[in-house]
Amino acid sequence: EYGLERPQGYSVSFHYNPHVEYHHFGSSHPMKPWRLTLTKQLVLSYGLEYTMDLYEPRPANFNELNIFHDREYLSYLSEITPQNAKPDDPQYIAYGFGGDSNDCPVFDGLWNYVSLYTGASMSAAYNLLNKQSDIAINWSGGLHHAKKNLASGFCYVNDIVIAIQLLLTQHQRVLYIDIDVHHGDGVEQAFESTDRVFTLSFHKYGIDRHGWPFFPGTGNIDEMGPKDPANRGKAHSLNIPIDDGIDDHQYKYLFKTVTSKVIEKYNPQAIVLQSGADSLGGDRLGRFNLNIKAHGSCIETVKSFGRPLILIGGGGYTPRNVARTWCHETAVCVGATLHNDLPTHIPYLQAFQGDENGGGILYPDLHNTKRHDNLNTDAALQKLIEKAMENLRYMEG
Ligand code: TV1
Ligand code: CA
Ligand code: ZN
Repeated sequence: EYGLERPQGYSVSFHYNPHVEYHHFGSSHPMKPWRLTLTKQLVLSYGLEYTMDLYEPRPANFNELNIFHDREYLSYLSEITPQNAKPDDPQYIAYGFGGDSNDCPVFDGLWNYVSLYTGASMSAAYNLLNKQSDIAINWSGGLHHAKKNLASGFCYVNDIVIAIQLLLTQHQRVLYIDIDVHHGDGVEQAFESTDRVFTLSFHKYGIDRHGWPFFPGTGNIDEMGPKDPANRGKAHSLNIPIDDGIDDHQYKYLFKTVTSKVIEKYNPQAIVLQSGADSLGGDRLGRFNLNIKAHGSCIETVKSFGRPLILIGGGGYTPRNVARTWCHETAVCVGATLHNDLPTHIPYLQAFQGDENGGGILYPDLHNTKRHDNLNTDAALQKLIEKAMENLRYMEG
């Protein structure tokens, strides 16, 4: 009916607790959990729920979050509310809440929110460990900036680190790949001293015309983890810094060349892929010019290696395009092809009407939103690939 073709033998599970949708960071904050409502509605309207196992995971508990985060930080996080928060309390500032940018506000239900998205990532990890699926999806997770005792960049609890730690109970080597437009610094830092996790992040890197670095300001090509040769984590991080406006062709080539080499060399037993949708063209915070299918081709590339895979969300600040992308990528996982015309019976259809040139369709041309000139030359990208290949030679085989 909707162009659904049956899978090529991959079993896919979808881990989602709808209560996560009802949390609000604040009216002007770019992180909108209701983009997950839109995503779920699109997935359902294309009938993709019949092609996967659906799970409604329980929230993670304190002790589970304590696998990575400090007790003191978690106690604070579990007790803080908009009513009892004291913005000049030294702990409030030290733990990364509020601040000038208000990236990490304290909002109603905050502890419930972090427990729900982390519970879903844990459920995805357990499902792979129990061999219940080949690909486990959690679009509500992917909060890659959180540190063990610090909230950062809209992230309070690092569900990715916790999911990887679960995978490490059975797998010797786990590869983390991050296509969010921001550097996956929290995950990189968490595993900087081990050779059992390799972290690979593609992101915008650079300083703007006002002298501000693009958040979080780390992730240049020469940042490969600890330099100390005695440190097992040495050369087990690879960062791919990209400039504004990269297009589909360039990104696909860069991603495929680098990722294939990393998989070939590191030979991971499981992969976690953070698929932040803020690397799309027209994103409110992003700087790239990618279309949905180019973004999705990264998932296809990773899937083709046939390793157990957790696919998680992340950033994405133009909600209708976040939903389109993650719906498309869900279809990629199950091996389905979707009609460009959106099903007419979907709730929230108006959310997909009347935008740029995407009224009523799944695959609008996002490159033509042309908000960022392409500052990446093919020659510069070729040099970047060469440097990446050189960095990989420092990793012991
Ligand atoms: C409240 C209200 C907070 C409006 C934050 C954009 C806001 C931003 C807001 C914002 C905003 C950032 C910084 C500045 C560091 C600060 C989920 C020197 C319109 C994974 C996190 C980006 C990205 C943080 C998260 C960044 C993710 N950009 N409006 N804040 N200070 N913070 O630059 O990787 O996608 O922008
Ligand atoms: Ca990234
Ligand atoms: Zn991001």
